[in-house]
Amino acid sequence: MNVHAPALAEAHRFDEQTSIFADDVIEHLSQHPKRLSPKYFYDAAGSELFEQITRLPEYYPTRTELDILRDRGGAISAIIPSGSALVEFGAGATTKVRLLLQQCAFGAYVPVDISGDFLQAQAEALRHDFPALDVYPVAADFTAPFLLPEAIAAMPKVGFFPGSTLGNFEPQEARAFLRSARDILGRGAQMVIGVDLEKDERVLYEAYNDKAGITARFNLNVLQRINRELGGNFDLSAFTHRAIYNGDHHRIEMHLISRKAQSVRVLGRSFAFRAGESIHTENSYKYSLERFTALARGSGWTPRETWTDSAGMFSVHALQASD
Ligand code: AVJ
Repeated sequence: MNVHAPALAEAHRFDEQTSIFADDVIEHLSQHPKRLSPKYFYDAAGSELFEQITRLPEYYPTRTELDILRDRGGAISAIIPSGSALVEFGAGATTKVRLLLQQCAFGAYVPVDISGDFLQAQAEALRHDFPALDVYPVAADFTAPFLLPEAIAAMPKVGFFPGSTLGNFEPQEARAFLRSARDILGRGAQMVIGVDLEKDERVLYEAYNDKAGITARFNLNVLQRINRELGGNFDLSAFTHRAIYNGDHHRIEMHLISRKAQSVRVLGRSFAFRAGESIHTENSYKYSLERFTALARGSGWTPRETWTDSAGMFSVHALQASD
């Protein structure tokens, strides 16, 4: 707990979300090595840059998962009871969920995300395009326990967690998230989850170091956000994007490297950087089918079906809550 938060929030009259952001930034930049949470990539500019990333030739996860959801829609709908409630953890763009909503007869859709306004806008669009579907947006941090809408209490529950966002969690956090999701969804629930797979290191390297430099802008944008929302004075040109594959941990690591010795101020606090010093901004874990199956089994889920693309680049799993 950062003892400065109350004073910081008071001094800067932050809303609750910004005060948590301020707290995390001060705490994480005070650590050695320095780090920042990847959840702070997604302000409006960051969400737009991520949409651009999903359209890059090097970034295969999004289009590969879409192909699997499209090609396997029939098999997925075959295991989902009609009239189920679909609960999406961390609902962003609705491209993927629309594919499921078109192929399966869901009774309700519950998008869960921290960004309330974005959520409401997406919900309105879905209500327009799926008039028979009840949409209940829930503004909440999906990594923490939250209550499902009373209206879906009697419906079978199906969780949806696409895009390999699970890969951002450390292994123990991934287990905790899957357990929490199981508890939130309840007995007999199912989960459809997208998981990026281990593969040739060069393919991974290129997916996070695209030629157009969009991923670099996405990474640097978190410094821009700190400047804008927390009055920081980061000089973005004094930091370099670096994404590497760490084979020991089966993960892509994203870093921002200080190009020189410098000092940066955020909320009246000064942070010194050596030349070459890193801010670790994201891990993106890559799984083997075996390691993901073991993780699911160890988190209260029983793997029911696994679908991959023909090149084995990405996987979609249907899990059943273990009794
Ligand atoms: C949204 C977390 C799945 O890790 O591949 C894309 C985010 N980071 N390019 C990923 C991301 C750099 C993405 N996830």
